[in-house]
Amino acid sequence: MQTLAPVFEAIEVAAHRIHEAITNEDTDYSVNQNQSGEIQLKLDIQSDLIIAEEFSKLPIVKAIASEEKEEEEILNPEGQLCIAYDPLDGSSLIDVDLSVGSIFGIYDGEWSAHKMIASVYIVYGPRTEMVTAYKNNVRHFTWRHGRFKELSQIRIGDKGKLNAPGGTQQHWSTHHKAMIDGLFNEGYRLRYSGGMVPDLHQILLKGGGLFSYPGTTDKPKGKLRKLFEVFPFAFIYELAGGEAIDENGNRLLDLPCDDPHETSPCFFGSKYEISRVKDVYSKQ
Ligand code: FDP
Repeated sequence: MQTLAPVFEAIEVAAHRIHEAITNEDTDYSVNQNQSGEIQLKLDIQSDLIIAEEFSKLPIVKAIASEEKEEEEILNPEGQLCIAYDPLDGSSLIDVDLSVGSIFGIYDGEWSAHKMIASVYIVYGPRTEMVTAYKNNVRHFTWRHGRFKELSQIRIGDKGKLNAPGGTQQHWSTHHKAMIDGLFNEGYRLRYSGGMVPDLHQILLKGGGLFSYPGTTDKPKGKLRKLFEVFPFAFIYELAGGEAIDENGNRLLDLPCDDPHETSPCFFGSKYEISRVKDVYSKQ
């Protein structure tokens, strides 16, 4: 395996360009819908183009798949890596100036969770930050004077204090509601912005907790997409010492993925909170 350094550098360049676009461009909607039926912001499209352009400069990248593209795109048939990305996750929050992110799953040769070798996300908040998971390390960077500067490595605690419950409550199952209420009754505090990247970033950096996006009556398979969102964060949480499972208690990283836009119910957290999820869901 060649080094992934050029890929991380391309992501760094793309992050800088996307940050500039978020700061300087309007938050208008386009006339297009993405694969999940959401109306795309012009910024979604622009961010997608920026990332594709940076990856197309790298011979090591064989194929890309994006939340904003219908099908995978082959960049270099001789290349080795397949990279899935969500260019601007949580973009519906941009007009109210909440944090958003970019997510990257880096796969060795094929679109399978078992082939994931690295994962990266960027948070565009008051500061632009990057977290990379690669070769047993989860590393945290912040943007300083035109480059990412490394801070400390990230380890999640065995038990946290935060609860970030996604999905529309009206459509939750009774057992899911009981599990979420149970954590609040134990003293957990609500921390939920509606952006997957900042919500999961907060739990990682504040010692632990639970982020959930369950299957609901209106979306039985959840909302979050395996290749671009679920697998990359599962990889990061596991490497940081946490766990990431579906509603049957399976590791998310053991799930198959037959379509680039397939979704899965998902739970990310510290060991204690995931054991609470398993306990409640196994009794259904
Ligand atoms: P968004 O639709 O704003 O892009 O998958 C995208 C996502 O945001 C996640 O970032 C977020 O966790 C989730 O959807 C929130 O969705 P709902 O508000 O529809 O529950």
